[in-house]
Amino acid sequence: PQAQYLKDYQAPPFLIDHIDLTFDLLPLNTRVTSIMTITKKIACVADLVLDGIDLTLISITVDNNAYTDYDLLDEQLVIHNLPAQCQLTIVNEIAPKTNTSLEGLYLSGGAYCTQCEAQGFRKITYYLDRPDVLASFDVTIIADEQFTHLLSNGNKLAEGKLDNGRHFAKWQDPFKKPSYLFALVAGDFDVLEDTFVTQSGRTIDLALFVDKGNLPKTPHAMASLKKSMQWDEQRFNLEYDLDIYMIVAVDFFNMGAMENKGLNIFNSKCVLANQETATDKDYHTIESIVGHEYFHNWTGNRVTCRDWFQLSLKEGLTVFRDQEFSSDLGSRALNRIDAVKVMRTHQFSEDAGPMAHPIRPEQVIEMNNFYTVTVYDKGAEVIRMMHTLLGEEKFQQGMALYFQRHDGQAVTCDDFVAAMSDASGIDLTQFKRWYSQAGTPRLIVKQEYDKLSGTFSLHIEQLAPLNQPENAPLHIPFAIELLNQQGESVSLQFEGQPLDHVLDVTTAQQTFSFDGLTAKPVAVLLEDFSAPCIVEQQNTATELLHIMRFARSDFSRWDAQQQLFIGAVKGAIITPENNQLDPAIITALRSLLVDQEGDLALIAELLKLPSFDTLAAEFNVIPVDQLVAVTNQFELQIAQQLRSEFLDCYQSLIDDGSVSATAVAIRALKGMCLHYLAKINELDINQLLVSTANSHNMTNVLAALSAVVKADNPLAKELLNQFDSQWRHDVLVMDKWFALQAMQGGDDAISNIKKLYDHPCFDFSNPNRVRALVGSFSHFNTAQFHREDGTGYQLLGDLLVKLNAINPQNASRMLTPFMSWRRYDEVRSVAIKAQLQRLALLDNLSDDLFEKVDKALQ
Ligand code: BAL
Ligand code: ZN
Repeated sequence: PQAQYLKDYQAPPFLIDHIDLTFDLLPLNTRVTSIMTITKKIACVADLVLDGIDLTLISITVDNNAYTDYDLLDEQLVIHNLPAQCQLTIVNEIAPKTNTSLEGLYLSGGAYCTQCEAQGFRKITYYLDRPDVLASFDVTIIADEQFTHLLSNGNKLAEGKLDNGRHFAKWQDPFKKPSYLFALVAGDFDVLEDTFVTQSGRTIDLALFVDKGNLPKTPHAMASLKKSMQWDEQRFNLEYDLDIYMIVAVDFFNMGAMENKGLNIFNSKCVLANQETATDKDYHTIESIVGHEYFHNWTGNRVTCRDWFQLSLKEGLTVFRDQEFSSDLGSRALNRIDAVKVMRTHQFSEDAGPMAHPIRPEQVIEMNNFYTVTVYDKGAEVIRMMHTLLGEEKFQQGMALYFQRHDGQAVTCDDFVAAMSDASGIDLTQFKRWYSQAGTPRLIVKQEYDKLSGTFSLHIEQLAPLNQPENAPLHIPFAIELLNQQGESVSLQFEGQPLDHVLDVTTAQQTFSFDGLTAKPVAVLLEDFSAPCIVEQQNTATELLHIMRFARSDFSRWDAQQQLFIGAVKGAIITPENNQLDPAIITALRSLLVDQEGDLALIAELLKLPSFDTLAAEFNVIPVDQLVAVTNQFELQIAQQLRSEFLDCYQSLIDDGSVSATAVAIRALKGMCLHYLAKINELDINQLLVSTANSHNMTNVLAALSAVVKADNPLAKELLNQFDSQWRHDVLVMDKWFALQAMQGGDDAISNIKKLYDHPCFDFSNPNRVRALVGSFSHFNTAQFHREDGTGYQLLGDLLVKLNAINPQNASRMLTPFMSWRRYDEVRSVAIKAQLQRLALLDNLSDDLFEKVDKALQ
């Protein structure tokens, strides 16, 4: 496989201004007729090189004459000597039924659907399949009448009956777009219809298409769409442009959803919800993904990417926008905590591993491998830092200028930063290094207090990431708060001048001083995670407890709690006899539970130990067994010492079963109580667990089941069996069950998973099922996945061999836990490496797996 390089970008020598597509849909031989208006832009270029994969070419016509001056290569059609302008007609056939890659046109359940981003359109027809070729699309779909809904982008122009039980629909998209935003759906659906009136008074038709019988699970997604449309008008002054907005939910989908112009296609798990089948977390995810795809209409569709190296232009920005949407509508602190967890558990390890890449990668073999937490989530952090540096008002001026300059264009990340800088007058030259440097910067912060002068200083040293030693210093907005001994926020000043709480860290070593202090303050560092950095700091446990109590930022209170636990876990690993949690921590947790001050959902977070990945990041060689043992011990200590407080808290909180923020928070805290209580195997507690597992709210049911499974409580088997018989008819609910099964311990854990491959609901070709069972196992069942005998790794290796042939994109995502193999001890790293080597030897190794396996083994 060949790598592509950002530095080699060249504008396309030909343009396609318009494409008229006709699809005659049949499972094994769909005929695609494509009539393109072609213009040569660079006169000396003789060949039009079109992309095409797995297509059967039927005919080529130029200006209505049969054309034979071409070469058909493996993945390209090279047409020689075309005139400067012409109409090129290509007819080809494809087989949606045998397309298990879920890219291009395929069958999901009984419905035809497409996925074209990044390079799936070339599996539909021959085309300049690159985002900087913008064309207007006319689409005709012909199918059997059983496919009652024939959908594509834009507005429906006509529909009607044909002979032989077939019918057709014609669509026209008035907005020019790249091929990756093309979509087609043909199926028989239930439809939820609604309308939205825009700020300028236009009425938009909204339609949500789902499998028959699923209508009762659609109101939340529709409400989320309407909230998104309203929020984008209010916060970004952006109004929807077409007259119709459609969302289709399908069961077989590689991603969460796709922002095709006017016709979003969603993984059904990101649409369908009611209280009996979906958790509060599912509700939140659906709202944020519906928002994300809607927000792409401006950030991605109206202004798109010049090339795929610029993916973060649309994804980083749109994740930032969806995070702001969730934060404006719900709890800003909890949303920030969620975002930072993603950064610390997934993105930091990607940035430290063999697939480390800047948010704008410079070298790519398989583009699908770059839909990463770095491009998306670190990309959003980079946008957030610009927002912090500019402030909301100037940031919005930058957005307005970006649209004024680039609406209807395919542009670069540089264009975005230029608009931000030009609109605000703020120099972002150094800041732009965030786009080209991989790795997580480390900040070593030393605190100094001079009693005599009342001056407090922060000495900040900025170190390049260990795996990127050449990196130049970045411009880091470093937010702080100083607390006095009473827990009050101190105003920042030096020599009579007030100082901003966001420090501009720009060089390798800097000192920031603050005076007028009568005692050493407690410093809250990197408030709200103002930059995606690792901070090494000196705060003591007492200071962290002070921050946990008093910081103005709820995020920073949680952050201090995480630091406290990380310190405790590290301490217990270094000196195993120190395996008792500091009584001061227990006291702090007790106060949280008893006082119940503030947001109960935040209290639930403050009671939770850091994830395995967060803890693992603290070690050069991950001490798997010790981490599992110490976190288990700490959880048991918390459960035993706070048993009555957990029980009282659980019993005193009344869940009204609604989806209000209050009810959601109550369920979150009650769920956390159950998590700890399940570790105490007592009759009355077990009765509580059983009754909760039998309730009619999926959040509560799952809280009980997950608690018993994680605690290895003897109730687990019986409750899981009961869930299976109750929910077999609903595969999305069964995904929750597969995920719970994957968390079980014991020597039969691996064989149990293998047995589940034969469960009637399991299907290797469905990414949701595979991720629910094996993804949950490899990511969250640390003790079993990392078994020293290597059988956990063998299980994932076997699966990857199989998936490589079925769905390379999904295989590549599932490979991720193997990427950090060098960070484990000798026995484990050798065992993981053997699995990687086994994959490397596969005859049919996909580009997707090749790129990651090759990098991992280098
Ligand atoms: N563009 C792929 C799916 C998403 O990020 O919205
Ligand atoms: Zn996106």
